[in-house]
Amino acid sequence: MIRREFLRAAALGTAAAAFPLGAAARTVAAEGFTLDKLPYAYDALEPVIDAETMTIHHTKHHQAYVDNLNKALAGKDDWLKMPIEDILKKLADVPEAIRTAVRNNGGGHWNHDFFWSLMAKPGAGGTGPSGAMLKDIDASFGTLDGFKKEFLAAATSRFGSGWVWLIRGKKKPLEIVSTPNQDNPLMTGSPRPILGLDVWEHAYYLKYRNLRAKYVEAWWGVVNWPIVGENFTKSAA
Ligand code: MN3
Repeated sequence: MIRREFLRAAALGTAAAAFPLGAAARTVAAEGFTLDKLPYAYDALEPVIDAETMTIHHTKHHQAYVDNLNKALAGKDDWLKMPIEDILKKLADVPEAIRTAVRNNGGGHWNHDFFWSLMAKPGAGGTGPSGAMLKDIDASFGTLDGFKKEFLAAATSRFGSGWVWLIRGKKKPLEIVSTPNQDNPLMTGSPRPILGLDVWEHAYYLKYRNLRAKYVEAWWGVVNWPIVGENFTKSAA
């Protein structure tokens, strides 16, 4: 995510440098948002998440969020040049006529980038949280199992489509929240999530059918804990 936004900013910077006259650079239309490649092959998460689900999820669903976000923001270069995370933090400033489209599709874009980054080939992402994060999990949920149980309950009780998140808490060091549709904690001023799970049916239905709980339980097998640990550290700032 961060790296991608940096590259995007760098690309814009390069474009500006190609036009030494500042005014000329400012007339270059914003390129808009793009769909990045996954950090692994479509079949890398087998058998936990099957290749067909990953392919459709990335090339159809995520691509559609990117396309529709660009469509909604067409001609609004100031917004198109902004990192998606910043847009989601100031949705109230987005023109009302396109606010819902930006919320749904911009949320979809950020959420999926974040989600892809959290996963790795089974066995490659370590066995669980460690250090300060594990300490905070214990302080917040009793044990790692207690955390997973609460996460599962939030995932299965989310009616319809949505996401489950682990974020820095107000009352406890960490808390689990869930959001509908493509909403996320950034939109309500909460800290940047540490972990997030897509519980839309499109994320699991081909393999798990209606058994969302089975998908959630299996998902722990592809979590990239070093990345989650980095998110934990970053969210403290
Ligand atoms: Mn999805």
